[in-house]
Amino acid sequence: MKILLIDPPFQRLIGFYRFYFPLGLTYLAAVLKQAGHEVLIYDAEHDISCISPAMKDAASSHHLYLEGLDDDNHPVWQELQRVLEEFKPQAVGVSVLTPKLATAAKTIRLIKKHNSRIIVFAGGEHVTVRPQDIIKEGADYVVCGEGECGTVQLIEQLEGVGCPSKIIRSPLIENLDTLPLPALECLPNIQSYRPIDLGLMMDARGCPFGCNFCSLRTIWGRRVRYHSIDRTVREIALRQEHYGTKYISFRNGTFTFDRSRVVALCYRMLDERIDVEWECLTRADTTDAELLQLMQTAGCRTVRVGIESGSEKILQYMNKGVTLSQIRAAAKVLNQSGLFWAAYFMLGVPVETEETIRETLDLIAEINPPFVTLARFSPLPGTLMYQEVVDAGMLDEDTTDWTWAANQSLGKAFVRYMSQERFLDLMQGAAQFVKEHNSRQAEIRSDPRLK
Ligand code: B12
Repeated sequence: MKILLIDPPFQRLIGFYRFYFPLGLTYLAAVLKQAGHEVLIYDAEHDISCISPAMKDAASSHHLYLEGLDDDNHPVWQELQRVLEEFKPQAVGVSVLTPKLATAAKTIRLIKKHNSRIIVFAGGEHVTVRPQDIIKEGADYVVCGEGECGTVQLIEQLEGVGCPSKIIRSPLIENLDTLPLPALECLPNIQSYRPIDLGLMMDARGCPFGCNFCSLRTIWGRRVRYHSIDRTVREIALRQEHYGTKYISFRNGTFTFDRSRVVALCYRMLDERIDVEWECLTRADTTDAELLQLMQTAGCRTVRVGIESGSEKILQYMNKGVTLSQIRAAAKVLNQSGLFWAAYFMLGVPVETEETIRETLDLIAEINPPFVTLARFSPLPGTLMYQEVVDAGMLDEDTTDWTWAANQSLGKAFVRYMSQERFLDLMQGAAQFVKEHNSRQAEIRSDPRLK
């Protein structure tokens, strides 16, 4: 069958350059190709004329998303039309993240208008939890969860007697090494991606922690499944060989969860003289000086750490499983390690108060990370906090348009103990504080006397 996979636009409508490439769709393309299908990926987010988010004021640009959504003359919608005309797919798979539900829905409407016989199926984070949201918008099928097995099964059924159900629950893959390598070659304009953007990798699936704001478990489950070290090293080498990638971004939930695997991977990269630099995501309670030292020797340059809050009370409320003293200890080790590290914080969980916001800003000043990312909390379907927000009447899940779920949108807040306006004011102040912190840090690092 001729199958088109689409990552609908969102950041592109705002004019933001979306880093990386749709890794999930390249996995789906790989298994579909293996099953004998002809596959093309249309990454509607990809536009090299867009600029880096750091250069624009994110919050004040959010309205452009809503305008682009309504503007049928926006180049992206014309481009979609051209891709459909030229490739003539029999089935189209659309990826749906929560803030992108509206553009996914528009994409589906345009596909059906173009040719109502094209079968449309959807998958991804949002529709795994709320498949009805996209069926309502015209999708014929939804593949929930880790998409590979369910998608191949759906297409097989469509070619045969048909699929008996609109909603397919895709099973988790026990041995990740049975997956073919992501098919980046199905991106027709692969040469227009920067090599650094083609370094996105996931060498494990699943997160064992129970943070109640995070939706990852809904796709990957809590048990961590790893690729073998052989496969990870081979994948890195091939990215380097085929696309000139010299920097790998491991985006597994917690790269350092299995310490002994990280040690083994680092030694293997050193033994095989794999000449790439890399970065990973981690937590304050799964790093130590010795491990960081080895990672650095094996090419690690950046560690991204989810800290979330400077309030002990809020850390407990989030079920983060990390204390402030662990955070302080990890920050000390990271600051001494010489590695660049980025600390991720969020504001606006339902129990946030003026005092807890102050505690977070104080903690940033105290632990002094080289770079800070601050997001506004968004309740994501499938999480306990989402349920709390719905139960408290702060969100009507059947009528909301979900565009607020982008963390640069300052249109909505979910705080119980202050007004929306007051919170959004404080959030803007905090964003300014972080901006100043980051420019101070950048100045320090570029001053050779301070190195
Ligand atoms: C790397 C990353 C990014 C990169 C961009 C990556 C990209 N090309 O889009 C950056 C840093 C730019 C980014 C930005 C954002 N991200 Co992001 N990101 C991630 C991260 C860390 C990895 C994504 C990834 O590559 N996964 C690997 C692949 C294999 O998995 P997958 O994409 O989920 O695909 C599988 C299934 O979902 C399913 N599937 C997916 N699509 C489809 C389609 C069909 C048809 C089918 C059948 C199945 C299917 O099958 C796939 C294979 O098993 C995840 C967290 C995580 N560890 O997963 C967050 C995550 C996906 N991001 C998230 C969000 C919210 C955003 C932003 C909206 C943030 C914002 N600005 O507000 C933006 C939107 C970016 C965009 N595309 O427009 C959320 C989504 C939650 C939700 N419910 O929607 C996540 C889950 C993080 C989180 N816990 O909150 N992100």
